[in-house]
Amino acid sequence: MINRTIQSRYSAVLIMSAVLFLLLSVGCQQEEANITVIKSPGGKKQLCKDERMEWWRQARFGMFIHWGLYAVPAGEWKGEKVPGIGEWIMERAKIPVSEYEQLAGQFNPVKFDAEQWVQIAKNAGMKYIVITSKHHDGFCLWDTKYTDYDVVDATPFKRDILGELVAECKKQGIRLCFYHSIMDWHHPDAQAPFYPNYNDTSKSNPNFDRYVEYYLKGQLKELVQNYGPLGIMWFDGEWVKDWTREMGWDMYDYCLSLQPDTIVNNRVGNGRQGMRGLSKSDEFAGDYGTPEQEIPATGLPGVDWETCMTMNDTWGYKSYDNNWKSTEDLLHKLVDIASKGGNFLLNVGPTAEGLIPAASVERLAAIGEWMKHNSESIYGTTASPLGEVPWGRCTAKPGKLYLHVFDWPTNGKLEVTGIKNKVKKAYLLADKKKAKMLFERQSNEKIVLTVPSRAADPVDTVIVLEIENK
Ligand code: FHN
Repeated sequence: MINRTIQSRYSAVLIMSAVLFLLLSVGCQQEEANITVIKSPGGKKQLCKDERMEWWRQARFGMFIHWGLYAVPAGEWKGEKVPGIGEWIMERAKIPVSEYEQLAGQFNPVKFDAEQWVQIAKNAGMKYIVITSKHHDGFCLWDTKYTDYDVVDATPFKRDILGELVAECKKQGIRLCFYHSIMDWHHPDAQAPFYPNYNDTSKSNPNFDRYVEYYLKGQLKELVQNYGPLGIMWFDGEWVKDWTREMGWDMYDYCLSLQPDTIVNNRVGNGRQGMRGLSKSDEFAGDYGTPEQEIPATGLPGVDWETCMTMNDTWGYKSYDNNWKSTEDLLHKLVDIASKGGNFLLNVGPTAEGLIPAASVERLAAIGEWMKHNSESIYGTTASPLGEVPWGRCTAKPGKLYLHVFDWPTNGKLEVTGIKNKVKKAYLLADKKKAKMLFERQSNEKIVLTVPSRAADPVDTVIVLEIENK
């Protein structure tokens, strides 16, 4: 019954979309027909996708937070270290729901401080935070009326974590976004009955449609109404057998009907890993691609995309995972992603006490120090027009190229090829007075800059080229 409803609603959306597209195409200056038509009751403002994505394309850098009951075992179960990512311990250690639920009684993050968390993100130069409202284990970080398996009803902490983060993000001007898992190892109408293999993609639950239409959609509506507006609805766990392409499209429209200016990632679709790094925007439901733990070699031309990545090897906290990426590596990844036209969603996994690990805090502070002087070369930039350059990366804005020099030349000369436009000026971004011009000569498509003997920043010194035309 549900599927036929979705099919008929889906065709209604298609017809209405076609009609509205004709009306809207005048309103939105679109180079491509990527207008998102919103099937919203009450005639809420129809927004073009570009209008919704504008803040996101400016932001370029966000914080991912994986936090929940899994921080309590922190990678160990009954005295044994459990391999794999920390938030999957319920599945990896084959923990029965009744046992895993007991962790709620131990979840008391008394050191949680929303102001501190948001300050750490903001000081790092991050513009948005995506936090797990509910991960695959089904535990809810807000006071939901759909279950008592939440931080207010089931833990000694009893505080509304999402509510405190919403207030702090508003205060500090950071967009709050929610990661929400379609897969649910706790709900009897979802994957709980698949125990001990909660992630068994060969299994189906006859009540999954009820889970989607009542519980999943009900909680999403609750999140938007009580904690919105949400910057992004960041879906995950889309690979379960019962989640169909039609459900994905219906959920996409449902989210936009709840909040017409929100953004929905592509994992609302029913694709699997391949879908996440999609190269064509008409293949998936959702507004942008989500390559995970990888940076597409040439970006994803033609679509918006965001690489999500851990700082060590786990999303959720593991007490013994100290395989931290260096600050230099993380900063180079941020620049590399921006140079290919993408966003970087960098993860932290807070402890059961409510603290972001010190190693993460240190790295974010160091990135923030660099961003303090160089964020102009990241925010609102687009992919490099130069292709690969031997000395680093390049990001662009109309009339400007930002040369990110990782390997500073020892001979005092920096050569840049592939520039057709006339270069008007060249100077160090950190040299706000543009006191020292670096420009020497330009012939054909090559320019040669005379640069100081030492790099201003050992990790990435940015040179600005002001060029004629776009
Ligand atoms: O299974 C999840 C995983 O726990 C984590 O949340 C990542 C982050 O994008 N997403 C899924 C794996 O692709």
